[in-house]
Amino acid sequence: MKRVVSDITKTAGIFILLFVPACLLAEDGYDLWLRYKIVNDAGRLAHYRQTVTGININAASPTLLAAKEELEKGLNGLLGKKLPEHNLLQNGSVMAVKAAASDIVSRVISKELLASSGKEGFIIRSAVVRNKRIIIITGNTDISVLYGVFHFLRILQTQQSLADLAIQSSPSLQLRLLNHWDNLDRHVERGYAGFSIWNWHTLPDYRDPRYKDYARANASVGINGVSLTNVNANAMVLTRPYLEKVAALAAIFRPYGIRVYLTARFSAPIEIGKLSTADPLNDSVQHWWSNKAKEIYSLIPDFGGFLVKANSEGQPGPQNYGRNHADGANLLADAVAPYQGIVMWRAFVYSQQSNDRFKQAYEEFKPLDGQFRKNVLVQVKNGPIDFQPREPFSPLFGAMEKTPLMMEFQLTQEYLGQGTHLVFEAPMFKEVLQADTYVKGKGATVAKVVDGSLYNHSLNGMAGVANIGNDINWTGHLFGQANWYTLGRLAWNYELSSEQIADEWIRQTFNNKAFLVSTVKKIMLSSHEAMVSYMTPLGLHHIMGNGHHYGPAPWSDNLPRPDWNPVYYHRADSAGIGFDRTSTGSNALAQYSAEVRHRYEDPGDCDEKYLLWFHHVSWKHIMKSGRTLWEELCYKYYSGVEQARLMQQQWNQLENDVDKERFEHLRMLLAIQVKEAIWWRNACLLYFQGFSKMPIPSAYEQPDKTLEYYKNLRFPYAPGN
Ligand code: GCW
Repeated sequence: MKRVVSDITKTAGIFILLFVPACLLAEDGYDLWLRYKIVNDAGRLAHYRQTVTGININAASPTLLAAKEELEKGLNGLLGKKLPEHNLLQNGSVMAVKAAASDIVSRVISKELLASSGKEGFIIRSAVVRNKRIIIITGNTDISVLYGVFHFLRILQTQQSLADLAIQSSPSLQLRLLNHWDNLDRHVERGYAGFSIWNWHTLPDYRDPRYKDYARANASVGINGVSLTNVNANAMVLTRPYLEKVAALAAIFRPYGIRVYLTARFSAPIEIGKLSTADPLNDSVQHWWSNKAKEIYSLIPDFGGFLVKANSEGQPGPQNYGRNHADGANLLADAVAPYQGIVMWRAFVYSQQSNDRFKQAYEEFKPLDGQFRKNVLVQVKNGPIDFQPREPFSPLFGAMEKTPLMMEFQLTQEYLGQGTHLVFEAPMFKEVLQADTYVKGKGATVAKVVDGSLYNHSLNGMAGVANIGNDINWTGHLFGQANWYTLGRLAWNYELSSEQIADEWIRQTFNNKAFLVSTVKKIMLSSHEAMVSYMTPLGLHHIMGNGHHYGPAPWSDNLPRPDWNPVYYHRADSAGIGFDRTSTGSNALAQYSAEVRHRYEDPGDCDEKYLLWFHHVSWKHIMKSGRTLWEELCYKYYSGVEQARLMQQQWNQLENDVDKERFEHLRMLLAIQVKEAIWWRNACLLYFQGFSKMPIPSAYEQPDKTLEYYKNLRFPYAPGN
């Protein structure tokens, strides 16, 4: 009997394997966008099999070996058969080679094109060589070849034609970094995907295969650096045993073109160096850092440098010794300069007392322009406050002519629904990058500040605070993967549209079916605006729960610092709502160029997306829609919830187009998102209604809970805190 049952199970298993379409086999998300499933369109598959018949790579370096492994893995999977190695070129050979190592490349590709490709750019070209039709993937360095290989696989995964390939692509930005906020005990600050993937306890001897997969994923989108540790730093990572662990990670990442960076705790000379001071102008402190740099580089010759949070939220820094940020940054910059290291000094500060937290980074940093060493970048969050669902661009962008400013985005969704909301961040990032600072007339976009072209800086970069943990699918919420993907793609080419990035990601992550692609794209492209509407419409900001930042708490007013409290930001009273940042208020607007200021300073004229960022507006103010401000606020909150419901309905149409595991994952998460969108809407409107004294229009479904109910919710174990 047992035997019979097992035979039946076996037959059923074979049946399932043969007859269930590949797109419906359960997937846990571990493979990210590098799934390499067999091409499911017969015509395309035939075209690929005909065009690609073998691989020609001389794995002469670890990076080229990685390229070879990836090309084999990818092509074998996508074409559904094992491709041979072509030691001699044949029809259909895919040849991947560093330009200088092949005279074929110099015959087919011009010197100019190669020169313009720089150190990391790649070229993919269809060519006929010795009567053989081949595809060449090349560039000036091994890493450029690896990038080209990943791009080539992307072409197949997104089912584009391989006919007449003539592609050249180089990165817009030099430093394309992930910033992990991972503690040494594996707790991830603002992490919603489990614990840190760095297992410090078992490193350096145990090298989890996941580290390599992490490197592959990053390299596939051009990310070339990772800062491993939390900016709220622990000096211990700079001690010898930890540096050896860091060196082990660096060795795994190196073939993939990824450098490691560490966060430097400013007081490390005291804590681990036994000095009595960390004063940046003190000789022994300077010595200590330069010896520390020497030690680090002896273990990790290509160590990238330091990322520093100083004199912010209680972190130590140069101001503890009466020095300024430039003194602090230069101390570390001098220590790593002999090894071509850099320092990324964060501008997220608010230790100084100002009448508006909005203004503090600018007030502290702008006067220091010109005082930083050449190897220092000041790393600026996209907006002036703190990664809110929508912020105007930080006024520092454009304000520091002599200092390279690095962009800091937050991938992890601290303020964007944390681990349970689907929010595709590309539209939000693009909004900031495309914003015009007008500091040198029209067209001085934030992107041009960041890429260095506005003020001729050769050092430039973009960082994303990582959303990665040890959850099986890396990011907890499957669509968090899209944000990781976005950081890499935008740092490589910030001209890519959100739509393009979504399209690529969907095709690689799910499949190429037209209905699925268009439906998921609709969901993704509407998700950010939906979230802004149900959380913080019309320029509201910083009205989330204290500490854990989960859920709404616009009523919160009991934290020791006024600028930690939501009431500080929305300023609702019987007259109206919003923060007056014009000349009649904090005058933060004065930090922008005249054009930007003019655009925002009149409440009748101001883009309503930012209205309450800059104005305290009467509840009866007439909006562009003809509704009063109060009615508009209601309208926005309700339409945000409707949008979330629509996303849920759209997803639910995909049951037959996605495997069950990922379908259910999203189905449940979207249900939470709708529930929490309603929570945000009800809690915020009930609270603000206490000031407006106006009804929620009766056409809308009315809140089914009281304000007291929402105020009494507690989440002592919310993650990431
Ligand atoms: O957004 C805030 C976070 C802190 C974080 C800080 C920062 C690492 O709530 O958790 O600290 O920003 O960016 O330094």
